Amino acid sequence: TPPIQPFAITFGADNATLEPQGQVLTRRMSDLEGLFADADAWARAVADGDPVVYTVVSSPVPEVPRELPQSITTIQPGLTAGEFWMTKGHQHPDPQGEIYLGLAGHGGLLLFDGERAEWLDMSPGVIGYIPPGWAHRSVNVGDEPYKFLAVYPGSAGHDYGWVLEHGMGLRARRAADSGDLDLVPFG
Ligand code: S6P
Ligand code: ZN
Repeated sequence: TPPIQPFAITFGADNATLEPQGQVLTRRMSDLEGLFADADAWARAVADGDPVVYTVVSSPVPEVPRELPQSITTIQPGLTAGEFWMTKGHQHPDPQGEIYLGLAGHGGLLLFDGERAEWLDMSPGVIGYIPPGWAHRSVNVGDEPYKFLAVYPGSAGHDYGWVLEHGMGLRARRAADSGDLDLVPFG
């Protein structure tokens, strides 16, 4: 493939699209097996329409060494047995930093290094920094779609098995009484 030439990206009016645009990834509930605490509630949601939980729209920059790919993730609002809808979460096999920029809605960036968990509150205009070696998951804690831009090294890669094996340290739940965000130990 020819080298990528300099180009500018224009956000779509609703901040959900990139122009020019590369690949679009759709993650449904069935793609999130083993991630929600309540496996029965997850299975019911899969059987009951298997809703789209999030989409990832990428720029045309490929995930190869020395390039700097970008993508916009849109997580729909939703709850599975009280747990806010979220991304699968991953580690970068080649540990490298990454930045997220909040674009719309209200979310959180959950970070876990295998021992310590951190929560960054994300809203439009907030940049969240993911240091090398921290697994990361995004969560929609609001009532509207949560959107953010991610910029990451093209050689970083994605390890989803690490999160299935180690968890993310914390889970983001909606408190039954107050409706507020409740961060509870992973279980
Ligand atoms: C890539 C970056 C994001 C996520 C996206 C979906 O390094 O962190 O673009 O890929 O938010 O999350 P996940 O965990 O399904 O890849
Ligand atoms: Zn990442």
